[in-house]
Amino acid sequence: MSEEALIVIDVQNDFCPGGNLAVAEGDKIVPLINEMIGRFDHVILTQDWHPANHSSFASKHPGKEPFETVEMPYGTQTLWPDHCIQGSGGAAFHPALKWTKAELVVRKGFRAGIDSYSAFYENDRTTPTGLAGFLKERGIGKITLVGLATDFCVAYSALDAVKLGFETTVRLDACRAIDLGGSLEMMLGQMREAGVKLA
Ligand code: VGL
Ligand code: ZN
Repeated sequence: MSEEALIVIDVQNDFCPGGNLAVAEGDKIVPLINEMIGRFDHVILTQDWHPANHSSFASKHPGKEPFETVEMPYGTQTLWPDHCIQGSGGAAFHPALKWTKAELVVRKGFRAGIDSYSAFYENDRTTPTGLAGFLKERGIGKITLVGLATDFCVAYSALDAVKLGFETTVRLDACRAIDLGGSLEMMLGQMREAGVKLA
């Protein structure tokens, strides 16, 4: 029998109201996530963790504004306000998040030249974070994803997870979206089609 884990994606101050890349109601999901953390045998967290000169920051691209795009060697990249800088208060977990039970914290986006939405692969789609190996070695075959943001880091993680063979559920009531130019509808459709259970 395979084990089951809860994966809490990027519940960090910068993605909550008042943060640099605030997701509407990003803080509202914390009580529900805390309750779920209590019920799961295994809990893993991810933490967006960028160096100050990260190439996904619009501030590093003269003439570009946040939410515009640039072409990177690995494809089109959306530009963001500076956020989740390593060691900053914005990169810290929301103060009410009950994170102490977590068995692993996966940091991602720490390579200046590559962004990383997914908890499994960076945006070049080939550089692994190591999470798949961890889950497989630990006998975890079933995962539930919650957190921020539904249409970016949660969706990319879920799509990779099903591709890697994990039985994958996204609890939408414990997620909130950025919803940039229809991204939420698009990513919900992609998840459904790929066999992610949306609950
Ligand atoms: C995220 C944009 C940039 C996310 C992270 O957690 O969804 N989105 N960095
Ligand atoms: Zn980021």
